[in-house]
Amino acid sequence: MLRLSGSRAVDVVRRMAPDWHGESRPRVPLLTTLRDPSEDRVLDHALVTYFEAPASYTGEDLIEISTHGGVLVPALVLSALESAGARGARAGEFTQRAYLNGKLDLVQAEGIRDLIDAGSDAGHQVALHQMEGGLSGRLAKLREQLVALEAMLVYHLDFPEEDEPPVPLAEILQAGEVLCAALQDLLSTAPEGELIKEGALVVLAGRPNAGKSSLFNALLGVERAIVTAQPGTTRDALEASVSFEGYPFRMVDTAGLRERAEEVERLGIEVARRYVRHAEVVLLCVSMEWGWGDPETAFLRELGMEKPVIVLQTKADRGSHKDDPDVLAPRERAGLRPPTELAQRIHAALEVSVIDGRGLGELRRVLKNLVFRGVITGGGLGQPLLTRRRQTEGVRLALRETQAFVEALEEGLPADVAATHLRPAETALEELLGIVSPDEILDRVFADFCVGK
Ligand SMILES: Nc1nc2c(ncn2[C@@H]2O[C@H](COP(=O)(O)OP(=O)(O)O)[C@@H](O)[C@H]2O)c(=O)[nH]1
Ligand SMILES: [Mg+2]
Repeated sequence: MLRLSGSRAVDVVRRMAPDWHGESRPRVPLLTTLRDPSEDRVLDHALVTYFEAPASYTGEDLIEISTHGGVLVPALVLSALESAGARGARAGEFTQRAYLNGKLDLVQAEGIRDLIDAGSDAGHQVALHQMEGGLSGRLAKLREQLVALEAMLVYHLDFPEEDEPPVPLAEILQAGEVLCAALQDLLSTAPEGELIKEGALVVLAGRPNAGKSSLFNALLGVERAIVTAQPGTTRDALEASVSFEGYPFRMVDTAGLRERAEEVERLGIEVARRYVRHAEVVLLCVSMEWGWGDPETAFLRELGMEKPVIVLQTKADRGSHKDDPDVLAPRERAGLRPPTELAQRIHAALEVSVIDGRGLGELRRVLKNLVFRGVITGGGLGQPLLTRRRQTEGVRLALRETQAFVEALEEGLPADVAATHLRPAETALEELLGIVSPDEILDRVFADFCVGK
């Protein structure tokens, strides 16, 4: 489908299809013979639909041409459109025009971008909510609160000599604090909001042959990683996107650390190291065959304190582990138990098997609840979430300035001095919504759109 937008769209199409009179029948697809104006050669019979300004996606006259598709036909029609006076659109230009014509604000435009990109149910719902104005509404309300705060302050400042100004300072302070809390609330949705857009990184770790690649494949439902009985066969880090219960994850299977022998000897554990730093969760695979040991302890120690770790007892279909004290969950075991401070860091321990599938559903559920806890226990996916760096930065700036305002008042600075913080806070929210829109912001928002969107 080819899409034309602008005041001359009708002229351009008329040049290719003199008999077409779609402008008298807006929104009705009309079967139209398209010709190359320079050669008078028929290119295709296409459905041409006219959307009359301002009732179109861009708010301008807009025409959609549905050709029979393929490679050559749309290319021929495109170049004929260009010789009839059209030019190729820039990335995101349709949505940018929609924004410039007041059809949507910048946050909604970002929602559209995310909707197109969505790879999970959760991502889809959040993007849809954002496109429909959910987040914009929340931001607009915050901005109103800021404006109201400014108004209170002006009122307060206008009556400096009277004993009791119409708005007492305490009331202004309190309004400032309420606003800070609201901004903080929204800001706290950012980490998970960004993960819903990007997918949460989950890294598989474990000794060679622990069953990492098998698990990777089982969770993905495709034969992606190479599995053999030979230890150390995975040559590169493999990354794949997958949804667990509708929430997006990126699974990473281990790179061939075999080639870097010192590291293997030091840890005895394979892990996609460069991913670990960015991981939300590390899955430590411990085979039922050998149980917990020094390599696992060394690995946990190495990992640092802040990454949640889920210990997976892999190959749980093999024999009865209950009879073998060496393969019990690490917490329960006496001799090989990890040091207490490490055991506390194990978020969960599960038995899994890719042969009979045990524990896999539970693992998906545990991962979802661990990573997206805030969203799930908070307002769910129908609440406004910050999903982009730009949004997070804007709200953070607004919060910082509002806090500075409150602190200045608390320190007893004159109200008009404190007030200098409110304007930048307001500007931050206005730039987010695109109420004021310096060019570099527009470039930043629309640069990563595809052509034709
Ligand atoms: N019985 C059984 N064998 C498994 C299971 N998971 C992996 N294996 C076997 O363990 C060996 C090593 O598996 P692999 O996934 O390559 O381990 P990696 O080196 O950690 O990636 C292979 O022979 C697999 O077939 C499981 O759940 N049950
Ligand atoms: Mg492997």
